[in-house]
Amino acid sequence: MPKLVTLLNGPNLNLLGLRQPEIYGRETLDDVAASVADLGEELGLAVRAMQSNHEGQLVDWIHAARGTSAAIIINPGAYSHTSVAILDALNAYDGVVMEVHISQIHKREVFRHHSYISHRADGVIVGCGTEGYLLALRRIASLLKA
Ligand code: CA2
Repeated sequence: MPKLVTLLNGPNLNLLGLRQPEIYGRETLDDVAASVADLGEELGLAVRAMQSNHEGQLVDWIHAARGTSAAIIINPGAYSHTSVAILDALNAYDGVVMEVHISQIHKREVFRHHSYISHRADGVIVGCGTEGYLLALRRIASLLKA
């Protein structure tokens, strides 16, 4: 049985590829989920992708990943900069956590420079576009192998 990786995307990321391509690129969230799943197959990992605009839903999915998923890739969107609830949920999760930001948040407004989620993340990938999700999965594969 391949190990499971939960891929979580937060608020507004359902608009990926449809608006602001100069910041977030032209790939849709479905494109991203498909390419992460394809890479997962190559790496022997099963990927379950979910997106929500609601903080509590993301918390519930993190709880559900406890004991079922070996790793979580999360782009919490704007909740990165506000959500102690998502940080607390991740602190109660034992697997690998990779945080992804499509844009280079440190080149943007100051309020985007701090992420609560980075206090827990085992790795953070910032400003690599949607390729960041693939880099995160490769990192998870090597951590799970080690
Ligand atoms: O760079 C990232 O991935 C962010 O997590 C994206 C969030 C933003 O609040 C963070 O500061 C950085 C915003 C996601 C909004 O996604 C959209 C995608 C396309 C069109 C409009 C919004």
